[in-house]
Amino acid sequence: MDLQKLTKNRLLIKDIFSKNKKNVEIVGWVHQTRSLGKIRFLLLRDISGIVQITGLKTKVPGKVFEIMDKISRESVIYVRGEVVESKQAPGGKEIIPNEIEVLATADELPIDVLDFSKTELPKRLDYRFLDLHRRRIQAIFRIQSTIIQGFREFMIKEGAVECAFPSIISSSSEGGTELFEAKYFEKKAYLSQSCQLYKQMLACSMEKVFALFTVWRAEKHNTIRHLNESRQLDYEQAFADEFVVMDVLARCVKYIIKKILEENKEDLESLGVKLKVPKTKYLTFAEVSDIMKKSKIPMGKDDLSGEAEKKLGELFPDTIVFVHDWPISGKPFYIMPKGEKLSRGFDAIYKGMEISSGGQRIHIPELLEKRLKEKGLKPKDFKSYIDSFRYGAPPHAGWGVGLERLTMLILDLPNIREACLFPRDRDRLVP
Ligand code: AMO
Repeated sequence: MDLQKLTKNRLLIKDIFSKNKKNVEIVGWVHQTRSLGKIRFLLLRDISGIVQITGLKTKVPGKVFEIMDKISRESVIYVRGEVVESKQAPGGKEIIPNEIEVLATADELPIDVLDFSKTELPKRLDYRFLDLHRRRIQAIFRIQSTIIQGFREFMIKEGAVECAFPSIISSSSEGGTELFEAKYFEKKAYLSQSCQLYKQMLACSMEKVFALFTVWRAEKHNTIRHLNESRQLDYEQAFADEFVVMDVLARCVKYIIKKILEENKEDLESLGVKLKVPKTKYLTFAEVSDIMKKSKIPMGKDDLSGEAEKKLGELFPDTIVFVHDWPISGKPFYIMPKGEKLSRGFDAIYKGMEISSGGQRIHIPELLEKRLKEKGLKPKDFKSYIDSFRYGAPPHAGWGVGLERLTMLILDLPNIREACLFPRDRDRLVP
């Protein structure tokens, strides 16, 4: 197959229906096959759509008929043929093939790619490369791509600079636990839990920075909302407190969702998702505590429970709920205290689950050393980070949104693994 010639001549399947082209060359995957005596039907699928190829024994070349008879599902073929109107064919048009070339023959399929309900998620993930043949699954990741592009577009419009941070770190950035150890020559190192310390150091010179950053958390338990490797949409801004960046986050999520509504209409339809641009609500931690007390929903003194997050989702549907004035004991060492007991940290809850946490940071070295000690961490392990605030560090704030978490919630997916191409969890390291 001359792939350069094919690239020039190929028509996408969706264009068969929208354009009036008679002789076409298409490629794709064999979606379904059917034989009725002297007639063979084959549904061919590419990235854009599905079309029926119809072969009458008396009308098509013998070799073409033979391939149509034998070809296995999900095999990859090239078809040159004629487009004809057909009332029975899906979309009102079908292709009468003059030539078919098999580019790759598929083995017997280990999972059913036509009927999603027949295979449990773990098995689908074992064969994720094949699971991704399904248009419904492709829709999830096309929308995830829009989320990433939307984040980028929004941030660039805000005047932020995209940055790349190290993924091997020497000490914890989110607290002592949940670290994956790595060997770094003679030293002990860790896989990054977040780009927290680096984005802060950078905001102190570049003012507004953002990143799409992979993080690793060695959480031992399998849940429907946690991964051991996930990606974060990170933001950090100088001369800002938590309210400044909560507003940035609200506008950013709204921008992303508007973009999905504009650009992924078909994908949303194929997933059956009715998406709305969210509203915004601000509540203090104490107010949330009161609401939960009245509803008899348990929650911690310095953390929300899963049930409390769910309740917020029910009380405020299609709303980003910012919970601020968070007790300092429930926030990481880098969050700025507010008075004795509270902090300038917040969580953002959307559709009953946390999508982001953030806040104003400590930019005062002495206070940072005090907070590290209070959290049982050693200031000497954070020397270069603390030192970075000794030479003119402005007050600053920021947040991180979980990419897979946000995708899961936007699309009402039942498990975060559905929103991750190749999930890493307690039991899964391949594919
Ligand atoms: P945090 O640890 O709350 O904050 O993470 C921010 C967001 O990332 C997502 N997330 C996860 N998603 C899937 N699996 C996980 N194990 C996981 N852990 C976190 C969530 C969460 O809200 N540096 C701070 C952010 C900041 O203050 O800027 C941080 O990492 O959606």
